[in-house]
Amino acid sequence: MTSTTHHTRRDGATEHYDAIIIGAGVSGMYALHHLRGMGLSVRAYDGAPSVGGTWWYNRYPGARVDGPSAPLYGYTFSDELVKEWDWTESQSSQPEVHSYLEHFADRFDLRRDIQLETWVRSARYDEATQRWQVETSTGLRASAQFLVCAVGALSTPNTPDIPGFDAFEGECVHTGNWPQTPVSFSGKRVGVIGTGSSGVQAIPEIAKEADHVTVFQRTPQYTVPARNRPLAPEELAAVRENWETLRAGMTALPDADAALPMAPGNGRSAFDETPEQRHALYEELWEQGTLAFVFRNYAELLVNEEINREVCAFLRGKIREIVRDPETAEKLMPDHFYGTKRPILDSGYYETYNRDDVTLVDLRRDPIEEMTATGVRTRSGEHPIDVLVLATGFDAISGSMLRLDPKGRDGVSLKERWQSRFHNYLGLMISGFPNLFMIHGPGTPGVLYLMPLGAELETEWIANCIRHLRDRGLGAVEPTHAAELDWDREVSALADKTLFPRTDSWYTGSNIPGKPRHFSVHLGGPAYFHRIAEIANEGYDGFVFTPALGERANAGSR
Ligand code: N01
Repeated sequence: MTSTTHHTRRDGATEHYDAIIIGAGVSGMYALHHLRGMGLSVRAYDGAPSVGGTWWYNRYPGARVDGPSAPLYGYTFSDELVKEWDWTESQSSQPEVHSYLEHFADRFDLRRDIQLETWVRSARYDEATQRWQVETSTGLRASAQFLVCAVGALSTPNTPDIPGFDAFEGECVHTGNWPQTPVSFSGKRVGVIGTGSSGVQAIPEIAKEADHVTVFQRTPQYTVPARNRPLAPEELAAVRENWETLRAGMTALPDADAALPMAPGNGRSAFDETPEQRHALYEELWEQGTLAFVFRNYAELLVNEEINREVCAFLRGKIREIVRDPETAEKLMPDHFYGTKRPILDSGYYETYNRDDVTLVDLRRDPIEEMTATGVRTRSGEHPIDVLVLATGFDAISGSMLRLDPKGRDGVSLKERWQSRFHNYLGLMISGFPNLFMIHGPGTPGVLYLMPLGAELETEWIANCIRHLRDRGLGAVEPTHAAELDWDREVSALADKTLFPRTDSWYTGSNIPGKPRHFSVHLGGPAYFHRIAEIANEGYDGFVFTPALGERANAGSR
């Protein structure tokens, strides 16, 4: 890179950086580390009082990862970090993941460039200076050539619009924005709305403490035993010994003829086996628990209706076996294709409904009519409640970008651009928003890949793009709209090979009233990262680079 690096400058009330990062969670902190390492002046802002992003806010009882913590839920770029951090459970709890992220911030001296309790209120591109202007909740103003939005794919809580909500006099908490002070359920009647991953993790824990729990369920869910357990030191040692092979496996390209690039796959086709053999595999995977139920299942699981229906029937059978009251068991029966809503792992979820102090309300037959001062009134009557837990999820993937609502060239707002479709190119940039990069935005594999590793690889692409621009003395880069349309077709074509788009879920945005239905996750997994690297290596096809200010006359644009 040429020596165009600027250091922090201050003029009047405005601070100037090379890059501003919004968010100090898993992605934002890695972006800070990496971009700073290439000599840029960088500042990260986060509204929370601590680093960690989603892992700071989601501190509800039972919150934990669902993939194996070692090696999957951690950064991979530093062998030292892998070797020095001792995960204690196979699926780490929220406090442990948050401690890990704090350790990462300290280990790489990130805190000096992170400003916490500072919410970015507006971000506007100034074409005359080719810089982003940012204003924060603390009254601070800052500018930077590059804006990196690491705002989180699951960080804008979805709060349902229930009539009479403000009339409720009890305590109300959201799993996605859990209070910093402990919430006591002891001796209380607790209502929980929502039965996605957060509700399924929290409900058994809350039931252990509360006087009574009423679960308000809109869509029943399949869940598979998490089988979380302490991690033996030998297991951790094995991960460290085989680290290079494991890391290579995480980014290896799938078989060219795989049904789906990020496919489940035990290497067997369901159609080569008898129904009895298939049933034996489902039983074995159930016993094993964990996300192995998806990833060691048949390759056809997420693409073939017949096989998926068979798996659904198997899981419904498990619900009937576990839940003693047949009426409650019937209310718990899901009817969507397994895996097309985010697969869930649990620790005693269905068993919780065998308790006398837990009631299940089926909102499809008995919808919520209003909140009252003392509880929730459904069509069948009032349910008295002292504490209401909203486990109602997030305005996911595109939601946090829409909440930020940056203003691009000509003052056009992202909300206007994304009114009907979340147009982007490679999931990393948006036309009309020069020098703005997203991590884990729509169009990336984000939520369906390994979040920390995905953040590393997306950041590396961003860093290379910045280097490319600066080495050539250019000032700005953005994709063409034509490239966005092609990318949209590519993402949709992959999704359409699967059963995913056929189910309403937060992947499609259908959990948010009024949001356009758009399945925006790139299902390429590792293939996605090979693809974006190839586009960069072959000269950034689909991008337009603009000469740097003052050099327009003698520099060409691509
Ligand atoms: O959110 P969700 P989540 N009235 O959207 C219901 C990750 N995560 O926070 O399905 C009544 O899945 C909604 O019903 P429906 C993981 O990727 C990971 O649980 O829309 N109900 C649903 O039941 C996960 O998928 C872990 O019909 C309403 C629930 O609320 C993602 O975060 C742990 C409603 C929301 O479920 C989101 O999970 C936790 C309304 N108005 C989270 N609005 C790990 O294990 C919504 N619902 C790593």
